[in-house]
Amino acid sequence: MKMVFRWFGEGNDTVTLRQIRQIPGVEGIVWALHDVPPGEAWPADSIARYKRAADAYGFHLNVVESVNVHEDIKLGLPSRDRYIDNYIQTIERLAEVGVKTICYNFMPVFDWIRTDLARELEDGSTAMMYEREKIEKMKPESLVGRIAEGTALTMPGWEPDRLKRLGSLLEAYRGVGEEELWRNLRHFLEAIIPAAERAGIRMAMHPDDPPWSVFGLPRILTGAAGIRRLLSLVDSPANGVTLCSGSLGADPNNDIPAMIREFADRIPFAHIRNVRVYDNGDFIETSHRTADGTVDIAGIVRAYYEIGFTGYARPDHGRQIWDERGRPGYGLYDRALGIMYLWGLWDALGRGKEADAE
Ligand code: DNO
Ligand code: MN
Repeated sequence: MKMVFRWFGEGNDTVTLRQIRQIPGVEGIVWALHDVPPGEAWPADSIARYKRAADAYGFHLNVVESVNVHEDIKLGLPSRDRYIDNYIQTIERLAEVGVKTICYNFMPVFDWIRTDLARELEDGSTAMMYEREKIEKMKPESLVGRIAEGTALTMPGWEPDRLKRLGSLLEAYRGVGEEELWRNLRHFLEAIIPAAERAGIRMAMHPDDPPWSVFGLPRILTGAAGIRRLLSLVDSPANGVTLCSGSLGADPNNDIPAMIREFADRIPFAHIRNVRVYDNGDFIETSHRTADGTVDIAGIVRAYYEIGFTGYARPDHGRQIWDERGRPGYGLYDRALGIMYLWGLWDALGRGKEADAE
């Protein structure tokens, strides 16, 4: 298990590389060019700037999260081929600085969705929460007019750019169901996986978060069946999954240790985090500790250990603790605690093995 840490870049993150270097066992940065709009090729000079920043602290840049996929690709519009060409160009440029894995997702319109960025837990820390009923009652169409007027109450994580186009996007997806989305994913993968193979890069699709359909939009990577289908679309080691325990774990029917065993050699990248799922379908992100949430983090680390996992792993989100301010989910302290919990489990498993061998 190679431990990495997401960093949003100089001037775009309250956490510094100097601080990250002091977390035990972190060898690389998970990064992206956040100011390049989806669909455009990433400029080589901006990539090189990141490389210099990481080099100064001895970090590698092997994992990129995310190279976002343009909506026209997900919608299967004729314009997609231009965006796919740009995507391939980005893959090739990233290979030049040594990138090994690219995380991406195929969620229509919205990426991850939460209803509260700072819900207070019993201990006074805050975490991101999803309330099912709030989302179910919300009609995104009714938002369109109010967004134009500037009076809409929007949800965390909704980028202004996409919101401006929300009306036309929702309209465009009206005829696109799950099967159509799968077809468009296949077209995308058939085009990019050969390029990734040539570049020595493994693509790793992130599951849908939450793992069910929201606002009537299709969502396809929600559990084992979807992952199985994704991997069979193009049967190549370069076509893999980012196994995110928090996203998949919001649905208690998902047996994540079983997925790790089944998809073992097709998981270049692991996101490890816990969520507490309530009976009404709400969930809140908790500490990594198994006892604090619904997801069996200890069982997950054991499964990775047992398959001899050599891929990249990161603590995904953390709570805001110890009065830290900054980007919700991406503070320093709780993610660092998460890493130490993961290393504790991992190292304890190793000790057991050594004792067995003696
Ligand atoms: C949620 C997070 C996401 C993820 C992107 C990947 O679990 O990991 O923000 O980074 O959806 O494209
Ligand atoms: Mn994740």
